[in-house]
Amino acid sequence: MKRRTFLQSASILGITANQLQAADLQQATSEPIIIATWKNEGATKAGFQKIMETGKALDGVEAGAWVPEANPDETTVGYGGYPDRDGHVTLDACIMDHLGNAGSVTFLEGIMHPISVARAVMEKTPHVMLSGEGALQFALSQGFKKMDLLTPKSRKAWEEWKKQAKYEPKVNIERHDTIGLLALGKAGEIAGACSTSGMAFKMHGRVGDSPIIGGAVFCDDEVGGACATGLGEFVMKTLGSFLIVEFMRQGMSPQQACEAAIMRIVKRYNYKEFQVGYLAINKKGEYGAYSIQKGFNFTITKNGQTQVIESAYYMS
Ligand code: SD4
Repeated sequence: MKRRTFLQSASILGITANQLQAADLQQATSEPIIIATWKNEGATKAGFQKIMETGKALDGVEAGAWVPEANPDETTVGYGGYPDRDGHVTLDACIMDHLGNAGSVTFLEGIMHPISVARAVMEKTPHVMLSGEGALQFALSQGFKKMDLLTPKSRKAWEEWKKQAKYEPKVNIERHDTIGLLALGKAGEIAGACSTSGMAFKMHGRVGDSPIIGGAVFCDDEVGGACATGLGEFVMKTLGSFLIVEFMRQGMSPQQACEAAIMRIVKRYNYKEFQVGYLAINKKGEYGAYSIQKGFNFTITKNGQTQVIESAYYMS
């Protein structure tokens, strides 16, 4: 039975959304799979492990994001992330589940795991996004601990940068290591997440695509999910992840959909100057990736095996 028809019959029978969710989750069984932007083996392994424990894709993508968030040597996510040009580490993150629920935080300071604050926004508030001081107050009210996220290493990099104070978010791919994750849980349900400290030495107050539902992450359990990395301004201007999911809905494979979304950017903007990379997965567990420039890769864990795969790209 088609899901819509099932929903209609369910409402006639008086079945609630929660009962439906449980029924839905029990119906399908599939092989869990988790994919992440860039070389993030620690993250996909931890996420996969979590899915094996709880069964849930949402738990998997959250646990995956925790790994770079807690790593002081990872200079683009969470603790140890490079600060903005005024020396503040400001974090963006979002998360989305298979029911279309979504949560995000932006311009959040002093919390190591913004992905879990985003999840708390999704699960415990009537809102989708909290920002800045309000997001911090909410995090503290939920028991998250405040800490200084600027490490000696990231402070040193910022002090070096200040000597010239030149903001150059161009093709410097080494500064694009935001983690985007997509997973299928034991019931075959989709979830996605993204976490970043954003572009290094950005203007104070700058927010990228990473907290934007439909920009950095989008999931639809009828279709699949997509996530993004790279210069967020161009992901935002084309609402890349939403676009990819819609392309897949129209029948494209994850690979074709990622390519079509990159072409949207290439056709309109000066794409030679920056990098954007997309990752997508459909409900069958087929995945694809595509970027503007050479150098984008992604990590996949399935059947307990982890692999880093180089993405195809547009520019030769
Ligand atoms: C941003 N999209 O803040 C993020 C940066 C990124 O890998 O993806 N870095 O624009």
